[in-house]
This record gives sequence, structure tokens and C-alpha cells, in this order.
Amino acid sequence: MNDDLPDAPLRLHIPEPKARPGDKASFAHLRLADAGVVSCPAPTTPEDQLRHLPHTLVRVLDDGGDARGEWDPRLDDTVVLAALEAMVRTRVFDERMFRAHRQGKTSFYMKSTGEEAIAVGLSLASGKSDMCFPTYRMLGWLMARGYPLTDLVNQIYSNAADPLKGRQLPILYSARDFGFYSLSGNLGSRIGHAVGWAMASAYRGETSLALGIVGDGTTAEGAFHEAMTFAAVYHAPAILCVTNNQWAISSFAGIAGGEETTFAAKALAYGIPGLRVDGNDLLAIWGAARWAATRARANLGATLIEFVTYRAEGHSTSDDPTQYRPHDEAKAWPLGDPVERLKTYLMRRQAWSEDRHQELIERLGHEVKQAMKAGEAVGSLGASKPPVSEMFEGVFSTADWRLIEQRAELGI
Ligand SMILES: Cc1ncc(C[n+]2csc(CCOP(=O)(O)OP(=O)(O)O)c2C)c(N)n1
Ligand SMILES: [Mg+2]
Repeated sequence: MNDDLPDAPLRLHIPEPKARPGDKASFAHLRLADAGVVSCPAPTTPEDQLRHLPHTLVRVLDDGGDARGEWDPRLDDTVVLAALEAMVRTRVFDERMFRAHRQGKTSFYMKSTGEEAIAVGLSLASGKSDMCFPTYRMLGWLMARGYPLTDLVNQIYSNAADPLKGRQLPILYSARDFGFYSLSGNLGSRIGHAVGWAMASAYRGETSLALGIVGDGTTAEGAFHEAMTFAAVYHAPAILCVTNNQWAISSFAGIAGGEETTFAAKALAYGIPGLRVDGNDLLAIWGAARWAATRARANLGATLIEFVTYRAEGHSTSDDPTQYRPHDEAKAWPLGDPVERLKTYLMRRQAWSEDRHQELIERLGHEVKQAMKAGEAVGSLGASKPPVSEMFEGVFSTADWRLIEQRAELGI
């Protein structure tokens, strides 16, 4: 007991965002770093020499659109063009499907606007047999791997051609052949699966890695920390990613611990490397993913990567962000827009032009429209449903007595 301390009443600290509706948007508190200033250690570097990395920011693309520094993956322009196309396809698709919700064609939709580079970068930088355990903002992973747009639309419309047969909420896709593990609406439930899958890959002597993705808000769940423990203890060949888009619906990142330290710094307590990366910079994302993959493939275990980004639009079709944050907060976001930044990079390399960009948007708009037409021909929300008998199939290899009784009751 220290008698010198006054008996002040105890109180809790309740984190509050820097700006609410009506206030001037500000990100002055955000710790940034210039592009190219963080050196890239060899991926085999022992963890105790990497402990500065969670407190800085790996960036490659500078404000003028040039690539800088040691994290630059030095990709061919053709590869970067493919990434840009997948990012734009994601954005165009999101726009159209959001409108489709307003037109009553689907019950629900979520956009990943402003976060497209993360999903696309991880998808293209990963191996074909690696498995992503995604969040609902990882549509870009599928877009980068050529997943058919009509299958997406049919799933979103919950129609008779839905590849998931009406079992999942719209946008909770599942596409094993595309390295996309089935999505769950229960936040955090997949990060442990990612680590378990990675452990199984190593246990069997295989070569595939797992990528587990969670949002900033989801790191506050126990499931995240259990997964981190297993990943660290068993040196699981996993890349664990936190997409810190500053918000978890209407809760700002401070509520999940984002003010006390960085999300990348959670790695320190587990003794695994933590990288804090510009999430609106395709090249930095690629460089970081490749670094973590090289480390995992060398049996040096998991890496945690925080992607610093911003959720430029509402949480979902059920959300109105003007109720809890300044209406122009997206404009104040200091890391810019991932599509614009990549476009500028390619234009500075004479590999792209404003005209070609507009043509691309038009071509992709047409592709999405065609997919929507095909989906609507089967039926949009309520107009066509998978047969009720589907409900009893595809889950158990042998139906148990309850299913048999229920099916008999329905007479199907
Ligand atoms: C276990 C669980 N708790 C709460 C919810 C409700 N919920 C859905 S999304 C969301 C916010 C998630 O925020 P974050 O992890 O930052 O991801 P983001 O939406 O920002 O990508 C919440 C609380 C849920 N789906 N599952
Ligand atoms: Mg979030």
C-alpha cells in the first residue's frame, strides 16, 4: 500500500472517436510513415529482431504514384494490370448489387469499397492451393481468380441456381476450388479454422498455406486470441490478417483496443512477427504477403499482418454511417483510394491511361449487367427458390432420424 496516493474515485476509460457527425473529420492521431522508409528484413530473420515492425507502416506507393523501397515486389505491369482489373470489377459489382438491394432484388448486401486492394493482393500473391478463410469484405479474392459472376448473383438473389442452395445469407460465399473457405456470419469463427487447416497442412507434410482474415472489431473476440496461441505454439504455416478499416459497424477501432497499441502489435505477445501495412497500397500488400508466405514455407511459422485501411461506405445495406461519423470522413482518409493509387502508378509507367480506365469500367459494367440478367432469368429475391427438399440434403452423409421424420412430415 502506498499511503502517498490520494483516494481518488476509480473510473473507467470509455474510448470515443475523434470526430462525430457535425465535427471536422480528423485522422491526425493515425501513425503513418512515408513510402519506402521501412527496410525489409530477410523473411528468415528471428522474431526478436522484428519487433519494431508493428509500430511503423510498410508502404510502397508514394503520394505521386511511384513505387519506393525494399518492400516493392517489383511486379510486371501485366500482373499489376490484372490486379487493377480485379479491383475495379469488385467495385463495379458492389455498386450494381447495392442498387439491386434498393430495387428489392436481394435481401442484403455488403460492399468492400476502399478495401479492394487487400483481397485482390492477397489472392494474386497466394498460391492456387492456399486457402483463404475470408471475411465478407474479401470478394476481391474471388474476382482476382475469375469466379463466375453469375454464380455470385445467383447466391445473392437466393434463387434456384444459388450454388449454396439458399443455405447462406447473401454474400456469404463458399468456393473451395477457388481457395475460398465458406464464410460465416459468426465473426471470428473462421480464424481458428484457418490455423487448424494450416496445422493439418504441415502435419500431412503438404505445402499449402492458410490465410485467416478478421476485421479490427473481431480481434476483441476470444477466438482471435485462441487462434494466435495455436498459430504461435505450433508454428502453423498461416498468414493471419487484420483488416483495420477503422470501424466495426458503428464502433470505432478504439473500442477493440486500437488506441492502446496497433493491431499488428498483438503479435508481440505471442512471439510471432507483426507487420503493419498500408492496406490501400496493392504493392505493399503484395510485398508483405509474399514475405509472410516465404517465412511460413520455410517452417518459421505464422505472421500477423494488420492492413490499415478505411471502410469508405456503410457497413451493409442495413447501416447509415452518417448517424455516427462525419459525412465526409472518407475524404479525410490519409491513405487515399486503392484503385486511384494503382491507376496513377500504372499511368506513370505509361502502362495505362484515363481512356483505357473508362473503357475498363464500361466493359466490366456490361459484364456485371449480363450476369444480373442471367440471375434474373432464374429469379431474383422471392421469385425463385431452391426446392424445399434441398434443405434435407448435402449436410449429413446419412440422414438421422430427425431429418427423416421432418421430411416425412412435409411429405417430400
Ligand atoms: C459473433 C458475432 N458478434 C457480433 C456480430 C454482429 N456484427 C456483424 S459485423 C460486425 C462488425 C465487425 O467489425 P469488424 O470486425 O471490424 O469488420 P468490418 O465489418 O469492419 O469489416 C458485428 C458486430 C456477428 N455477426 N457475430
Ligand atoms: Mg472493421
